[in-house]
Amino acid sequence: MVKLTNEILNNLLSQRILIKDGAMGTMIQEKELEEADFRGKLLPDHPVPLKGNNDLLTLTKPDLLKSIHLEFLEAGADIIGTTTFNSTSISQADYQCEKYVYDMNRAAASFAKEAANEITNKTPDKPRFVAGAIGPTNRTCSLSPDVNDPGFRNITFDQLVTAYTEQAEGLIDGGADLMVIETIFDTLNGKAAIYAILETLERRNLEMPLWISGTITDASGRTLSGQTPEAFWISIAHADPICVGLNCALGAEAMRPHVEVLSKNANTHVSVYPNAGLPNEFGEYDDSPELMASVMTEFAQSGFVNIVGGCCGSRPEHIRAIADAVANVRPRKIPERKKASYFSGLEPLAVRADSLFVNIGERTNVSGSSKFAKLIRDDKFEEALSVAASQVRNGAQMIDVNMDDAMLDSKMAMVRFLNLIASDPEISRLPIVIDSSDWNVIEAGLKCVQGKGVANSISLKDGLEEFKRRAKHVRRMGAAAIVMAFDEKGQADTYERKIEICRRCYKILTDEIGIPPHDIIFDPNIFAVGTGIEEHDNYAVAYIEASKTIKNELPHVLISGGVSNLSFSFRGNNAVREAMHAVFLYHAIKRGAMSMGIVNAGQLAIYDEIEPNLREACEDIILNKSKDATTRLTELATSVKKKKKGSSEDLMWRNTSVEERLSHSLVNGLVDFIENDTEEARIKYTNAVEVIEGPLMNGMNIVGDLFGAGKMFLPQVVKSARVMKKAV
Ligand code: THG
Repeated sequence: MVKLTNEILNNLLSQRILIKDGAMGTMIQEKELEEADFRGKLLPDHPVPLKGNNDLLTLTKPDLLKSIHLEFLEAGADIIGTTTFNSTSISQADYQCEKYVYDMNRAAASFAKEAANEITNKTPDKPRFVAGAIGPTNRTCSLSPDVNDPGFRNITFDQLVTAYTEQAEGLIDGGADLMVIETIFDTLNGKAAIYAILETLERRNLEMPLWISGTITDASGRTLSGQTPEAFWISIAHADPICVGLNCALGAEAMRPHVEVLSKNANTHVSVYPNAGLPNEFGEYDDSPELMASVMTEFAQSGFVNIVGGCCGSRPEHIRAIADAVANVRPRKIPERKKASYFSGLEPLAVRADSLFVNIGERTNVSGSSKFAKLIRDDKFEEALSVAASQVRNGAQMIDVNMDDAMLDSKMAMVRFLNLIASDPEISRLPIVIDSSDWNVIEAGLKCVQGKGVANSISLKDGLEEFKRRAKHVRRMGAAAIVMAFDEKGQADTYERKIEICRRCYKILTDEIGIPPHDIIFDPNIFAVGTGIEEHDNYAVAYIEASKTIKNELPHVLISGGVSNLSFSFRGNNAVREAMHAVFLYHAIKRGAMSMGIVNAGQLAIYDEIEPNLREACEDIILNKSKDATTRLTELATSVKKKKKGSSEDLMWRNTSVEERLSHSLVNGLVDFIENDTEEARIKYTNAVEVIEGPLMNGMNIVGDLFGAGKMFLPQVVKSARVMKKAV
């Protein structure tokens, strides 16, 4: 039956623009109800005032609400929303009405359904639907209510899920046809609602269309919690909603650019139901039905929308005007979304088949950075944020966070750090990679990110059932997953084992769990080479070759790896380690194998700048080209130390021509001498434009060539750009 609703709705939506009803609140206000009306026979002795608790009228004045539903239906609404926007135990706590929540939702859906059926029966060719309305609650899961404590939250994901589950149960039992999660200003709240509904439907073996609508409340063009409309869509797309849209907010006209972005990016139906303008000084909404209808008509004619209606201040007159105006406009056609892996923080990140290598910052890892570990152990979480920020400034496009340390309460540390990241707009632009070998820590971390992040990692290590359970959970939480080549028998270290495990995982994840292949990131294990143990010599080759096969054979997946693992046996010698990483990445990427990697974004060498002897030794060891490669690199390692900054050796390049010096600074991202050298060039060239178009552009062209050849990476180019800017 409910499956049918999906089909009927999809069918209708392909034929015409559907109409949603207007606001219940404005209509109730006009009735000038008194305290006694709200209390009714049910709550005569309730200890606190109830006037204004509109949702309570579902129990105390159902006939009144039903008559308003009928007015909207008569005006042309195809879909009416239940009067349950605030019907969660969280919002009802304001009125001490938590215990009525289930009944409110059930009653609201039930008389709304009666109203819808009465009108459908009059015109059976035009079926009417009831959307169970689920509001954001009065708390935000990813924002702190306390300016002095940005990591603080007054609601958790789990508390929201509990409240939304109770609400969903009532709405389903009352007979709602679909659910609308609306006015989402914090996407994490929305993700909790999605989670609750999907769990409830699964438990009850039901299917029901989901409709998800966010709100953009100010001129920033972002949600209250800071996401762009596209990042918002990416964060909730896992719900596979029948429709996504925007409502409430600034009034119809101001929504246009945001609706346009959603309409271009969302590969599902799109809705808009704005307020009737901005509230005036009395809190009333002044946009006339004609004005609203004309704006909505323009949206419709621009091909932006599939469902339109009204929010605060919109009355049956508005709905009638809108319905009449769009009646003959063709509905928006759902666009094909460009094939890509989509991630988001506050902003979107799309990784396509032809995308450049994506850098995941590794430093926010207590077992990967002694500096970060010390800050966390000393409880200096806010200072530890600067480690993340510097990864971002160095060009990281995602941030890996790992709190695995026997001395720490890892789960608590993960939650606290992710909550702090959420309140830092520079860092939370990026998608978060939640890294732990403890599933409980990953699970807790997923509950703290509003964007679409990555669970790092899941595998068959703990058995098939556990793997499936975790994969399903990751999906329901709206994240992608790194899947390690690790099974019941152990971690894969040969080409054959890596392929075998990844093939098996792919089949399970795509066929049985329904995870889109774009959301699978395989990690075929980067292990240390040059350990002196012969069995390790082929590790890098096995990784690169396996990555290539996986990418060719298993469509749409991404490949990642922890790059710094490669050089563990040269710990303490950063010059050698950086050279090894640069050589490894050059070959792994050139082979078309690696899409992304966990790296130290601030510490990547440039392939062409590596001293030739060292580069050759690295190449030999990584590509396993000669038996004595390890011995040679070890010998070389004792002589190759990172040139001490400022030493005469480090400053050899200062003895070259001014053109060469400028180029050196640009390629190596050095700012120290750029002003003096640029000035010297300006005097030599007589005017500034010639310096820019001459030596500076030459330097940038070298950067461009190296980048194009996979010998330089985004973090380094970011530095070059900074140097160029300073020179100009
Ligand atoms: N695959 C996946 N996730 C991973 C890894 C992987 N997460 C963790 C790790 N491997 C990747 N991250 C790091 C981070 C740091 C280092 C190595 C891997 C590292 N750190 C220096 C060291 O230990 O010598 C510490 C230097 C310092 O203290 O500053 O090498 O493979 N999916």
